[in-house]
Amino acid sequence: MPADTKRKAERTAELNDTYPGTFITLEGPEGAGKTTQVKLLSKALTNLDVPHVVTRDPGGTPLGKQVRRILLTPGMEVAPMAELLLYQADRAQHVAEVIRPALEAGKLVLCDRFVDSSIAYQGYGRNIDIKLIKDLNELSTGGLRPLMTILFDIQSEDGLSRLHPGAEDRIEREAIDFHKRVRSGYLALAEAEPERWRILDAAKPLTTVQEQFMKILTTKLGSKHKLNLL
Ligand code: Z5A
Repeated sequence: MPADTKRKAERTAELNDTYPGTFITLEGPEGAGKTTQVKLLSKALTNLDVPHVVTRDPGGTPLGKQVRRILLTPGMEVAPMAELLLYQADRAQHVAEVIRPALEAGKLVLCDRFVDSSIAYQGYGRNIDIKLIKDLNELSTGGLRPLMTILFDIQSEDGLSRLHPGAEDRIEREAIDFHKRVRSGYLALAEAEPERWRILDAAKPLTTVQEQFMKILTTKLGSKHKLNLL
C-alpha cells in the first residue's frame, strides 16, 4: 500500500475509534438508487433494533433544508464558488447538529452524500481546485471522516434516465459532460483510497443492488453493531 494511502487509512481508523458510533457515507451520480436503498436498509435496521440515523447532505438540518432549496432550485443563479461554500455551510451545521452527536451516542450514521460529493461535483464537475475543496471539507467537518464510503456506480446516461422528465433540479439539469466528469471523479476517488471505498454496480436490478449493499455492510459492521443483514 502506498505510504500516503496507508496514512489516510490509519487516520480514518483513528478518527472513527474516538466515537462509539460508526459513520458510513453513500455516494454516486444522479439516479444511482442511494435513497431507495438506504430506506430499505433503515427498515431492516429498525427490525433488528440497531440504533441508527439516516441523514443527507445537503438538507439534514433545518438550516440545511433552506440551503438545499437555494442550491437545487432550477434557474437560480449560483456562482461555482458560492455553490461550494453553500454545500460547506450546510455540512458544518449537519456535522455539529446531527452527525457528531449521533456518533457520540453510539449510533450507526448513514449519510446520503458527504465530503466526496463536493470533490466529485464542484471539483471534477465544476473544475474548482481539489486541494481547496479538501481544505474546506476539513474545515466544515472538523476532520470527521467516514469509516466506509459506498459508491453506487452507474453510467451517467442510465442514472439520468431514471429521473422524472421535467422534474429535474438545478444540478440534474447540467449537461451530460458535467455528469460524466462527476462519475469519473468518483471512480478516481475510489481508486485512490480503496481501503475506504466499496464500489457497487447500481445499474443492476433493485433486489440485486440491495443484496450487494447488505453484504458490504454486514462484512464491515457485523461484529461492532452485531449486524447480520443477510
Ligand atoms: N451535491 C453537490 O454538488 N455537492 C455536494 O457537496 C453535495 C451534493 C453534498 C443533492 O440532491 C444534489 O447536490 C446532488 C449532488 C449535489 N445532485 N443533484 N441533483 P439530491 O440529494 O436530491 O440528489 P441525489 O442524491 O442525486 O438524489 P437522486 O438523484 O434521487 O439519486 P439517488 O438517491 O441515488 O436515487 P433514488 O432516488 O434512490 O432513485 C432514483 C430513481 O431510480 C427512483 O425512481 C427509483 O425508484 C429508481 N431506482 C432506484 N434503484 C433502481 C434500480 N436498481 N433499478 C431501476 N430503478 C431504480
